Amino acid sequence: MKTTPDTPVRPRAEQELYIENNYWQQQSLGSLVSVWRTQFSNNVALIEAGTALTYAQFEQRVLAHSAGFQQLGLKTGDHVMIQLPNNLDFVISCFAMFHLGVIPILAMPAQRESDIAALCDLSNPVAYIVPNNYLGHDYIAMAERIVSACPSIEHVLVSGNAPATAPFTPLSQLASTTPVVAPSIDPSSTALMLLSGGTTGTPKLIPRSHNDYHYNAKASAELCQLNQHTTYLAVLPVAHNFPLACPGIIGTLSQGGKVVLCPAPGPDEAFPLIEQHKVTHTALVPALAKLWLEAKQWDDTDISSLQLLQVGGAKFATEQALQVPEVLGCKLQQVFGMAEGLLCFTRLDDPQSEVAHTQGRPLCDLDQIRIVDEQDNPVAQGEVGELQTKGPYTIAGYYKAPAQNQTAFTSDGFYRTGDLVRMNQSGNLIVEGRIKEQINRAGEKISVAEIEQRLLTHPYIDEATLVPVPDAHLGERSCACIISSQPVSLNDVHQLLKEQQIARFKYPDQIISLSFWPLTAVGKINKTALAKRAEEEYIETSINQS
Ligand code: OOB
Repeated sequence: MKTTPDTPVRPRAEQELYIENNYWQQQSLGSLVSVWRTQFSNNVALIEAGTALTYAQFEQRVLAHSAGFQQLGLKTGDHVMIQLPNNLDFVISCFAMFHLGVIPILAMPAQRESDIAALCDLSNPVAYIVPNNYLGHDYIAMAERIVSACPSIEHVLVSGNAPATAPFTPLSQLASTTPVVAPSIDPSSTALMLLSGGTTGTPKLIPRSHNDYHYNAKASAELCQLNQHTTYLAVLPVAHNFPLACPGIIGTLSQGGKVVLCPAPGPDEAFPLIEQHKVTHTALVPALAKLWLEAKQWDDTDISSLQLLQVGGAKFATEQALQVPEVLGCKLQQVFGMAEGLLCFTRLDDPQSEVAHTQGRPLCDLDQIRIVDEQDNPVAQGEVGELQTKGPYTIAGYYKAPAQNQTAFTSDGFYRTGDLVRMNQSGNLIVEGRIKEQINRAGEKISVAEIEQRLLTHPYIDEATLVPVPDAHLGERSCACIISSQPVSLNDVHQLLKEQQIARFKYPDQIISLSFWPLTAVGKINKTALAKRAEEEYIETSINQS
């Protein structure tokens, strides 16, 4: 990555090691499009609804869009906020930007004004790419408000119909036949920015370089044994690292396979596409995998072409992991990854018990990992500690975040993942919780993971989590959020914890019952939404009681 004060870089010696080992191939992501066209010319590269593009047609579209972007005035180093659903415009626009060294900032369609405005404030994009409407949300109206709050945005480019007035331009009108003057791109410079996957707070920007992201996608594709016969269904929002490059879209394209873009993640949309296109590979978060498992009990769509289902993003319950081969008829791979870099995979030839019980091991032999205690000292083999990492595709720091970087990275450049893990005898990692998932109740610390596990021992509670809620007296109080087969009261929970003889301060102060989880843009349990709901319900209860 370029040495700028805004984007921390790896020391020279480490970069050279990655180049010497051929992990960094010194190619820009944009230049890959013509390499792939030469290798796989008439293979189908991408499918969206009724449209299929071969590798040759994909290259033409990318070049035409690069030329259009260039005529609009976009140039190397510019930032562009892109917030599109899973469609061709997303893939073509991203590669057109990679070609020019323009840096896309990948926002999820589900994100709303407060996140987008904060990210624009941080990154000063010159353009904002949106759909006109998606799942009933009016992005044109949102873009108008964002533009008036963010003076750096000169253009709003729209996938679909757009208003005829500035700053709006439909993406379809942008393609130009004038040849693009492709600048030379430093492959170690930032190619794109991902958003940090936190389930609380405003996301941070994660600068990924051409070199590191290409390695990320290609090595993942090799590990998953993708090839020209692979058909990958992009189900999760494509702005997320997992469906984009682990191996996802970019990894599939790197091997000459076919990518089918799925407009929404539910089984109703995905199963018919699997049947129609004989999809072989896809990736889901646990909440969706559970939904697919349930749906398959009554849905008889033929999904027998599926070979591998990757599940990651949050802990996948062993019980469900064990059901995947039988119910969905394919192999399971657990993926424990992060937009900051490190990817762990169970391997295709791991025994079923490892696949069901662990979250895999690092992708690359140059990934360095250590599991440490609160003083940053290594824990004994098999003990739980925080996972720290650095390696050829893990960032050295967030974009423009010197204060956060001080705490999120160690002095020797390791990323503090905040994840509590242990390593089993075969070297696979098991994620045990998050270090930061701790509730500070009047100074007493409560481990979210501990209480979650205890709540799950109640016969009626199927799923449970614990969230911190701001409290005038305690600082933070704890709220148990549960999905249960029969009603469970706060009293019942206290009784259960009393039987388990745990400290009184760990008893939840509040309980809310749900029938499904509110999810973040990528499908993780949205703890911010739960905490908000807990606050609202608390106020209602106090009013009703007074
Ligand atoms: C993926 O990336 P992010 O950036 O949305 O979230 C990263 C965090 C991790 O630090 C960990 O806390 C959690 O999500 N996580 C898991 C997990 N995979 C991610 N926790 C338990 N088990 C797992 N399998 O979520 C991501 C990026 C690339 C590939 C896959 C997931």
